[in-house]
Amino acid sequence: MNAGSRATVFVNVGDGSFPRSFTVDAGFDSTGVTSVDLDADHLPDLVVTALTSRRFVTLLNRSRPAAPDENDNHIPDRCEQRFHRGDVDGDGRLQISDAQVLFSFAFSAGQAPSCAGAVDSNDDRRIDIADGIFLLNFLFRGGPPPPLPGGPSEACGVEPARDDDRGPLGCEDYRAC
Ligand SMILES: [Ca+2]
Ligand SMILES: [Ca+2]
Ligand SMILES: [Ca+2]
Ligand SMILES: [Ca+2]
Repeated sequence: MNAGSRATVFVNVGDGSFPRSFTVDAGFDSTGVTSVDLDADHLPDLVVTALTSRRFVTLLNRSRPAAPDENDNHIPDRCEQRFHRGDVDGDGRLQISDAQVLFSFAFSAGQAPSCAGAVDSNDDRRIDIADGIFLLNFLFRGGPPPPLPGGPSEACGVEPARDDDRGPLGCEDYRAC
């Protein structure tokens, strides 16, 4: 809300109520307030504008998000199903049976896995035979372990953020976490 040179911001605390507010003096007669994420941190920022004098003031939001989204997929991490990567059959262990199930899925195009993130053993955001080869390499040839959140010997977790534009595969259902 703006009045004269001042803009009053009412703070939504996440339950539909606005119990707090603060006022910012733009230093000029403002004609509008726009909410936009200026610095791409997923927190809305404010721009106070004065169309008549072509002036504006930006207010960057430095509050902490109520629900952290460390993997940057726009879903609060606490709402995501955690899993162990590589545990294709979801029994909480990483064994040759996981590779066998993966190969049967990849070659027969069977039922979609309930936890795609766990099946994507090499974390390239694709499910194919390379994941089975990755598992066999780890189990029998000393290859690298499943990437974060790691296999069953590691803590349960969600898919981490990536630098490229391949989004997370997600995990609908995983009972071993
Ligand atoms: Ca922002
Ligand atoms: Ca998230
Ligand atoms: Ca398993
Ligand atoms: Ca993969």
